[in-house]
Amino acid sequence: MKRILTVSMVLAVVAALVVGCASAEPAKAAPVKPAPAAAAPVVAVDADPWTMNFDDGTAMGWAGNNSDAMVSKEKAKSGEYSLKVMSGDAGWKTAWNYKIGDKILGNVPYSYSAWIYHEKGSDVKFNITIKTSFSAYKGAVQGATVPSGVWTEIKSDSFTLSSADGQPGDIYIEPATPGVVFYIDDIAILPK
Ligand SMILES: [Ca+2]
Repeated sequence: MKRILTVSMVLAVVAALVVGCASAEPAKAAPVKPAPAAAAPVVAVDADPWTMNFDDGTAMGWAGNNSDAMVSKEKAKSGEYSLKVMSGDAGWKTAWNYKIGDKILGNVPYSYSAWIYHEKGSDVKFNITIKTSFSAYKGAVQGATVPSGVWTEIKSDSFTLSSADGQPGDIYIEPATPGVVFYIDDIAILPK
């Protein structure tokens, strides 16, 4: 009886080994590849494109600052509408959009582009300027020349506002000379 039991146990162990080897086969055949080391690329989190073409017939948050600004059908680079700005003679003579803290983030590079049209009869230089929460004025586009009577793109391929200068607050599009009537269309501020 004891011998029979021993044989049975040996058979059982052999059977277990065979089953164990069989079940271990797939794991050997398809070893799990270790996950690559954390190589997350450095990307701007929550930085979204911000584009405005005024073709919904609204000023899309822009307003005059010592100037009058309104959506207009008189000229358009795209669609039917642009933003018309009649700048005054005061020191400030801009179109502006305020509370841009959720549109433009500090420490993130963006490209800036806007199309401008005027009929001043001579070149006019334009700036795109950002005012920060520390009241610092930073030029995203500085002194871009716009000839008379031609839709012209003013742009910067990359501009980064350092958070050391404060958080983005307002954005201005401003001619360097006063008393200009101009149109803005197709503003594109895109994270790089
Ligand atoms: Ca348009």
